[in-house]
Amino acid sequence: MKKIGIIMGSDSDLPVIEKATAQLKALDIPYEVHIYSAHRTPDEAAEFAQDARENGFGVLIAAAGMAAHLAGAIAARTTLPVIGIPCKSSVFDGMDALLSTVQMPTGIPVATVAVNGGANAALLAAQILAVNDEDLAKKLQQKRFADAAAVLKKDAEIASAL
Ligand code: RP5
Repeated sequence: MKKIGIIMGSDSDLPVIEKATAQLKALDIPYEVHIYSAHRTPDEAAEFAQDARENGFGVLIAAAGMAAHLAGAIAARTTLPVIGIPCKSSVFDGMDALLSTVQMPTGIPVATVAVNGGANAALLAAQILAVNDEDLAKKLQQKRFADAAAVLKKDAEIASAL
């Protein structure tokens, strides 16, 4: 199976990344995590993106806050699908990172998930890999059934509690 590459702009983004790695672990998908910044370590970020396909990655996830150029800078250097996670910082409620991540110029797409949306980034990456992987597609369908069952259980509980 292809690996998923996860890059965060700073170790302060770790809580968001942990939401992604929890999903990937549950689905048994191999991944690698790195801290590379579009601004602080631009050469390392570019090199990682440039070599990612050759190094066995199928999808890349890039998480950054503030002037969040990481996902776009990664996407500029690869034709692998890139998923951007805007991270919330102490000001602007993540709106700065959201706009910096989502507003990509035509030709260099970044599939942007919600602010701090680590879990959905991982699930979207898994769904992309599942296009060519029947076993993974089945696992994702089972997860959907389990998630729905959990909601219906809460529905039954709330009905009897009130
Ligand atoms: C971004 O700046 C990082 O992705 C992080 O979300 C934000 C703040 O970084 P630190 O100052 O906490 O390292 O590049």
